[in-house]
Amino acid sequence: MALLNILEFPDPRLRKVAEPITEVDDGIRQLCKDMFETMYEAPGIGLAATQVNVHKRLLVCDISEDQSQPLVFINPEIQQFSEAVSSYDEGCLSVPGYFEEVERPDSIVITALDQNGETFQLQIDGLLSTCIQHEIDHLNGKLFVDYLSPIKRKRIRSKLEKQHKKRA
Ligand code: GNR
Ligand code: NI
Repeated sequence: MALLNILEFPDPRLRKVAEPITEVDDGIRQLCKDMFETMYEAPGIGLAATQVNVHKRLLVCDISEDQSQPLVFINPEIQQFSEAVSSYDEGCLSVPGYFEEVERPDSIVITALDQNGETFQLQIDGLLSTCIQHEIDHLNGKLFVDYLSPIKRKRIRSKLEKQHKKRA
């Protein structure tokens, strides 16, 4: 097991578009384990491979309080979005310390591969739907701050850049 380093905004590597996974092998299963360990330790409710500098279409999440509902989505595709939207106070491990309301479709139908390479389909809503949409955005190089006003985004960017300089 290993804890992975999480990239932080405005790192340009967070803007890469992840590539589909062609074979679900032991390397991918090990990556899932390391991503769960990293996500639980953070702690967070979701993690996209992009955030740990692996540009493959893979995300993990667990919205339970007791680490009892780990879910893996490989090559996820959203098949349907509801017209109804809901708004959540979103945060991101790649934008530490900032939370802002983001509006997204409330419910989605998603297909993906599991850790055995089997296809599955789920209809989800609420926090899990928000989380998965947030993670798929990461796989497409998009961050929740992109939904905010340019002024808010710039303020967050410069504050994080200052923190990064202090750390370096
Ligand atoms: O831990 C996380 N919490 C969260 C809260 C509201 C909406 C989305 C999220 S995802 C985030 C972890 C993360 O950054 N995943 O990419
Ligand atoms: Ni995130």
